[in-house]
Amino acid sequence: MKIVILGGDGFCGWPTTLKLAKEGHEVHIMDNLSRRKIDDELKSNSLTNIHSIGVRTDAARELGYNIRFWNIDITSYGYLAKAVNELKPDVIVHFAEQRAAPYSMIGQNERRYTVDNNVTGTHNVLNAIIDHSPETHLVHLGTMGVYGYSKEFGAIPEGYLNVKVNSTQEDTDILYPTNPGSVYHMTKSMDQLLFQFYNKNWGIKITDLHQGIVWGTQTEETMEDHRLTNRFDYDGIYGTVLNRFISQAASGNDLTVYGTGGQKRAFIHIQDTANCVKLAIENPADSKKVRIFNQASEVRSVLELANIISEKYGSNINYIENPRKELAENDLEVSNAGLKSLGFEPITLNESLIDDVKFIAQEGNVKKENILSSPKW
Ligand code: NAD
Ligand code: USQ
Repeated sequence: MKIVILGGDGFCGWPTTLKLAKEGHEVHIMDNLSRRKIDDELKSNSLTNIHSIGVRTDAARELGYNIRFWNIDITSYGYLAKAVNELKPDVIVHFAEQRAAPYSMIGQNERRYTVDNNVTGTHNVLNAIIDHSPETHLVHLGTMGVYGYSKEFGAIPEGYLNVKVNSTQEDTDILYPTNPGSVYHMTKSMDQLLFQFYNKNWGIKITDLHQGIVWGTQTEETMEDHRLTNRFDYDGIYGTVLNRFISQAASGNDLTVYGTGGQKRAFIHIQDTANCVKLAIENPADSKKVRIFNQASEVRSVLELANIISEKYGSNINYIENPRKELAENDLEVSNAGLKSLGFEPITLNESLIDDVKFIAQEGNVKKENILSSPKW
């Protein structure tokens, strides 16, 4: 298949690109390298030494992978539309959004940038498909955060909630009521509405993958050559909780539990991000309805994760006043039946994988001032 990966230079996009290329697909990365620029802006760094996109793609081609890079900002419609018209891809995988909740809550510049970048980008992709490649299957990375994280309506279903309407006593499926906790998560809720309308009106084939928090860094493919190494964020803005705890343990710092650590979240290993996208591509959605899957392997509380890491590596747990407005404690249950029905066999948290990640984290340079860099909201 001919596949476009929007955001293919990023943490999830790069390993997915390699995985799909290894399967023999022709893969075109489109990325404006904004994530690398934000590292400069925040004076932050990937803990791993990541190579430029040119070195990465040259190394991948030496290994026989069919990969090409296009430096395109998807908020610029003309360039995106021209590229989609030229390629007419079978699939577009859309990772290309500003994805850090804390970044989206720093101030008005970051709030507006996140909305402009994410909503315009997604809207442009839908329009490029209508105008130039209507048969393309769009696979988008959404987030569990569109649902919020509660069991108010029972276990979280896959996108649609079955309800009985009081006035008619009829059963119906509605799009799950969104409950975002940051401007970033709100943009993913807005993406959902764009998908519903564009599918209803133009019959675009869409799969929205509501992914949990990704942990780990390397995959089978990124380990094939040091030039293919994936990024590893550990800072208070882009670093996600489990990778932060592992890098904190590796660098002899305390584990930064926000509040009581009673927040439960869904998690997935980076290898499974690539595996699930592959499954969604191989089993395309039809044009009748937006297909929504929950892309998550297991639910854990923040404190449970801190305890696992602390017991394993002897780290101290530091309870910090929570910089975020969120439930101090929540119960959460998530269905992942859709991807499992396509063959997804989740990798769950295991000690040898945590060791692998710690080994990688040990190699890098943790800047202490970046550990507690989250804004308050
Ligand atoms: P990332 O920031 O590492 O990668 C995003 C990539 O998109 C970057 O390379 C960036 O340069 C590019 N990009 C952003 N805006 C762009 C634009 N306008 N034009 C072209 N390229 C652009 O993020 P990630 O962790 O790889 O996340 C990828 C996707 O998966 C995001 O949409 C995110 O919301 C979703 N997701 C991530 C996680 C996680 O834990 N990392 C969890 C759930 C969902
Ligand atoms: N947390 C801590 N200590 C830390 C960092 C975080 O206790 O040092 C807590 C937070 O308060 C929060 C939880 O850990 O309760 C998760 O925070 P996170 O930063 O790991 O994840 P989040 O901000 O939700 O965002 C990440 C990705 C985002 C993705 C989302 C999936 O950055 O792109 O959409 O995970 S989900 O959380 O399922 O919505």
